[in-house]
Amino acid sequence: MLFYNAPNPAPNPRRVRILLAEKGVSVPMTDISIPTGELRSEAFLAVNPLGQVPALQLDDGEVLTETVSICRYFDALHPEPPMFGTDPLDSARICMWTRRVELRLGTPLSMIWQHTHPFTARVVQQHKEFGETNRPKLHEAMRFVDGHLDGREFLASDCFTIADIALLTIIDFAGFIDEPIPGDMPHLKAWHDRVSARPSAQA
Ligand SMILES: N[C@@H](CCC(=O)N[C@@H](CS)C(=O)NCC(=O)O)C(=O)O
Repeated sequence: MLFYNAPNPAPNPRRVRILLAEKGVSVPMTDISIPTGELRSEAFLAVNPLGQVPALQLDDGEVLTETVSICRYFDALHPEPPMFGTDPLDSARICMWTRRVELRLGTPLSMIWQHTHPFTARVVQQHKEFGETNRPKLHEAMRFVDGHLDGREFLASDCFTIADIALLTIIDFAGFIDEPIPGDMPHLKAWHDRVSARPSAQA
């Protein structure tokens, strides 16, 4: 197999790398450069016509995309430690929090990135006023998560899971685009310090 990766700060491929690091698994990887437009190259579009990373090409040529699907595949191949839950309710909670993180934090963050940031101004038509309307949505979602983390070590379960991985990569990408954790969110900040201290966070 071959994992099509992009280096930091790209948050989606990093999620897969963190999951693999937690499991102590390494797979062949190749880096695709986002800034140089390699995602739109003929060679890469032949791998993923959607022009996004991550992508995982299997030995028979089939290509998996969508970060959580790739993570789920690796979790099934290498079940320890489990990242998607250990019983029906645990799995459902992890799925719920992963979706909440992606939709409530990831979506406004992506809109801020696409519509306000100078890096993306070169490649997309920006609607700055729309982009700015997403900042309060991001902060509201961060506050929701902050409240939930009061008294909890991890976001969705009693151990580190894909929900924590999703949140970590989104919070770090938010920091990269000048949207750090606001100072009045101590539980989110403490959780971030804890999970950032895990060796896998270096991935
Ligand atoms: N839904 C996809 C999103 C992947 C994604 O947005 N990847 C970013 C890099 S972190 C990308 O390829 N961006 C370039 C683009 O969308 O044109 C997934 O979950 O894997």
